[in-house]
Amino acid sequence: MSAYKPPHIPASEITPEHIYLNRRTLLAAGLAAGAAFATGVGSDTANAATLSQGEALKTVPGPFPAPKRAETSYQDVTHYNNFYEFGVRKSDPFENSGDFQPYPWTFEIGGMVQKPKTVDIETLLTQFPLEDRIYRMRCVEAWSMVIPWVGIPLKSIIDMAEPLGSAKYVAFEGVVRPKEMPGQRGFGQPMQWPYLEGLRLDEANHPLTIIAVGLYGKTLLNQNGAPMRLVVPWKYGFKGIKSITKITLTDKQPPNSWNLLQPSEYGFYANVNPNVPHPRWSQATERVIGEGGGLFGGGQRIDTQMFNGYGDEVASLYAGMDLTKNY
Ligand SMILES: Nc1nc2c(c(=O)[nH]1)N[C@H]1C(S)=C(S)[C@@H](COP(=O)(O)O)O[C@H]1N2
Ligand SMILES: [Mo]
Repeated sequence: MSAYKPPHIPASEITPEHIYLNRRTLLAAGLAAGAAFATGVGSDTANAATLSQGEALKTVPGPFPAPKRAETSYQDVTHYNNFYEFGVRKSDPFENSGDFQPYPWTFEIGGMVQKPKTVDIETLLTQFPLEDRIYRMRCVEAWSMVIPWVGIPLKSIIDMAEPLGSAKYVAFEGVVRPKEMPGQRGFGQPMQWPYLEGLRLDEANHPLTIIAVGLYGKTLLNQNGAPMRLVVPWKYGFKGIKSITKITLTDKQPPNSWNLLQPSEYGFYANVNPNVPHPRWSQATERVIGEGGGLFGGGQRIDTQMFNGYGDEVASLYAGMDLTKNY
């Protein structure tokens, strides 16, 4: 018999309300270091004062209107995921991510920059407004969701390190923690770790591109890429690398995990394009998760839009490029 495992309870639900608010107020004021004191535990247990999964965040309205389609339910957004570090099935990230510890967290920004930095996630959250970014998301597997992200423009984060004029691309690395990530240990691992992604610098600096730190007004759950992941809404979902540890400015096109695995099926650009079929299936339509049918089948199909509906904003980035070759 296996031992009973209690469900994860976010700290926001087990901390007395007045202390919780006090802690958030401190964090909002950029006094995260004082937060341990506010909880009444010693600073030697600073861990107790860090953020936790599913904790409420103070957000501000973002600059883009919400898509016309309804938001996908919180239940579906958190129970139908791709995150191969926890296994290859859609239910694996939810079921197998309980050991992953996203806080405390630091990430590096380096490469072709004036000021390489190691940034603490809690500091990051006090440094920038946390914007509501309700985006259509389209997976290469031809399903889609509408997700109310909470994010920070990637450009704001990149600019902290002052990129050199010679930088042309941005490379991203995910986390390697086989002890906490069952998909990274044992036989039959689906890919090489860390998970890798890349963008052109102008794509990375585009105002639609964000680092998401939450969704539905709360910090990310592990299965969605806690504590920080990339969101590029005009590209297929696989560009949205989760649990980022490293951001590197470079002058060479960076490798990306899906392209390394299967270059004939997954390119560098991965712009949503209904006119360029995946070699094994059409990209002309998509199954809307949560609208009719079950999570894992059936459901309403709608036509997929060029650049996932964000063409007015991003088409100019690709002027003159053959998008059937640069897929
Ligand atoms: N580190 C990492 N990031 C990843 C993946 C992954 O396996 N590992 N899968 C990608 C794919 S294929 C998709 S569709 C999206 C899914 O994000 P969601 O589960 O939050 O909807 O995450 C992307 N980011
Ligand atoms: Mo995907």
